[in-house]
Formats: sequence, structure tokens, C-alpha cells
Amino acid sequence: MSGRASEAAIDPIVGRVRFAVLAARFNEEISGKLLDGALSAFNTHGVPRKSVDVHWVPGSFELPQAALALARTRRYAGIVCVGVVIKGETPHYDYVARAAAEGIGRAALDTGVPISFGVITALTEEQAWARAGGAVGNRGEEAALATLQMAGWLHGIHSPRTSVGNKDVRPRRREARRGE
Ligand code: DLZ
Repeated sequence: MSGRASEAAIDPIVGRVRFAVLAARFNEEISGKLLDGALSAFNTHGVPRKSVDVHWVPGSFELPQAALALARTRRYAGIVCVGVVIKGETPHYDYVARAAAEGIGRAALDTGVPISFGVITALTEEQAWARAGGAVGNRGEEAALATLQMAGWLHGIHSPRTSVGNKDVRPRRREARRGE
């Protein structure tokens, strides 16, 4: 995913809501670049730095628990998780990457708060750098755009103008005016 998030979807929520970025400290030099990317994406779309809280956790394994805790506060319209998991000599990589992906998804489903997955899972450090603002983009920036789009979309489907409830009400009002 690249480019700008849909302005129509995002405009109604910007300036009125808060977001959070959760960053995993493991491989901090690289995850710091993902955090920068996420903050830059928010800024590009009119979300000022003061409307974004940044929280750090030790590693990507801890991202789901922290995301769930933040989502349950109901303070945030969306949360971005960033982390960097790099394959080592043991299967540890698989456990951490899988726990992060599944746990973040579950936290989003359980709470209804958009929580995006800006976690790089790379075979080498070089691959990770390429995805942290290098040749392949910035996964943190992309994740922030996804959170913005989901938050805007959720706002849209809950808006009274688009709800089925109003469509049902309008004909009844007309009927009432005609004395039916
Ligand atoms: C222990 C560990 C290892 C080996 N590798 C990574 C990694 O590549 N990326 C990452 O974000 N975290 C790693 N961790 C730390 C775990 O996420 C976690 O913090 C510890 O296992 C403690 O629960």
C-alpha cells in the first residue's frame, strides 16, 4: 500500500480524535524509523503530533497485550503497532512474529478499535532497513495510513447519514405529513 489515504474518509475525524503508536524497542534503531514514518503519515493527513501518544514496549511479543490495554481505554480512534522481527539462528523469530500478528489482529477484533500491523518480519537486517524508509517503503507509514483509513471508514458506517435507520425513518415522516 502506498500513497495517501482517502481524504473523504479521514477528513471528518481529523482534529477530533486521538491516535496511539505502539513501538517495540527490540531492534530499536530500525523500529524508530517505523515510528518516524507513522508520525509523518499522521502529520501529512492533518493529525498533529499532540494528538498522537507514543508508547514503547520491550519487544514485538508484547505489542498485542499493550494494544489491547490501550484499545480498552477507549481513548483512541486507532492504534498503530510497529516492530521489527528479524530471523535468527533459532525458530524464535516464528514465535515472536506469529504472536505479534495474531495477537494484534485479535485485539482489534475483540475491541472494534482499528489496530494496524506495522511489524516488519524480515529474513535479514538489510531487508528490515529496506522496509523502514529504504527502497521498499516504510511499514510504519503504511500502517498509520491503514489505521487512518479504518478509523475514517468506521466513523462513516456509524454516521447517522449513512445508517439504515434513517432510510427507514424518512418515508414514515413523509407519510405522517400526508396524514397517512
Ligand atoms: C527475544 C526476541 C528475539 C530473539 N527477537 C526479537 C525480534 O527479532 N524482534 C522483536 O521485536 N523482539 C524480539 N525478541 C523479544 C521479544 O519480542 C520479547 O520482548 C521477549 O521474548 C520477552 O517477552
